[in-house]
Amino acid sequence: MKKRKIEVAVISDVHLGTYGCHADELITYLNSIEPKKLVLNGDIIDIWQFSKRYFPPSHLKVLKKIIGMASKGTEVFYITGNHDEMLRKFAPTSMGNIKIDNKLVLNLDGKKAWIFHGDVFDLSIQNAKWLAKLGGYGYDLLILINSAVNWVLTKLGREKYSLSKRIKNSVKGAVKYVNDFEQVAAELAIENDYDYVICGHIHQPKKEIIKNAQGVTTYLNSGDWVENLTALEYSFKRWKVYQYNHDKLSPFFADEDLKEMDMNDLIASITTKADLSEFEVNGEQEESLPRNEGLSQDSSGM
Ligand SMILES: [Mn+2]
Repeated sequence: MKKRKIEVAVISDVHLGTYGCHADELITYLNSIEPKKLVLNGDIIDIWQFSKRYFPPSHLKVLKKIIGMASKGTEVFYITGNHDEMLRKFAPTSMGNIKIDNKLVLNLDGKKAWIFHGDVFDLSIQNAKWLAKLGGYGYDLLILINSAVNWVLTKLGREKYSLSKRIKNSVKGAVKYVNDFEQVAAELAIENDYDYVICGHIHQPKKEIIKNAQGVTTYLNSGDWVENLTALEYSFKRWKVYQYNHDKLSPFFADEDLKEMDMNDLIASITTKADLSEFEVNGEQEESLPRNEGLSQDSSGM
């Protein structure tokens, strides 16, 4: 099966661990590509929702697939989002080919791409604007402010600040928010001389050239794997928005063992001392991995 070779693939807002996540479709997509770099731009694992104890085999398989890609040479960047902000404690961290950080700058054919999830704009777009002007320091400060507000809300027994809730509450407000979000991201990118600014968070896939008096940038959003099923792909010096429901996949059919994989397979795949590079996600080796029948999915703590 021929996989599409691409320079960089960006996905975000997968929300593993929630009912809305289209994990099967995402695995099919990931199986169809061979990126040099894979950027996971936030909200990949929905840690907020873990209390619901919903984490089906196909969701584990996504993680396993990503680990498999890393072991075969793909450079994986896990950028933290608000639903996986627990990982911000560890940023920056790197484990082999997997790096965790709050933001990322890539040099692509002489152009600079600025990549971050985008939840820093949640509390106040205007405040975000002047804080983010402080550069990296302002960005980190915004993350701290957002975390502090959510910490207080949780202590008060209230729900965390949620953008999706805000969108449900007010369609008109949401449209304005999305526009402001895109505009502020682009303005900051122009101010800091980034040729591309790449976000997630608002679940609105997009590629748009945005200009102002100071200059020009390309705003990109990778969308989500809840409703839009989209990714960003960089190849041959250009970006495109990949749409699972419209674009052709490389010939590939989702494998049947997808539904049968469980937590034990995933744990085995991470903890086994075997050379990970030999481990094929669709191959026969998978069946020979040790299984611990005594460990059920519920008792594993995920
Ligand atoms: Mn988000």
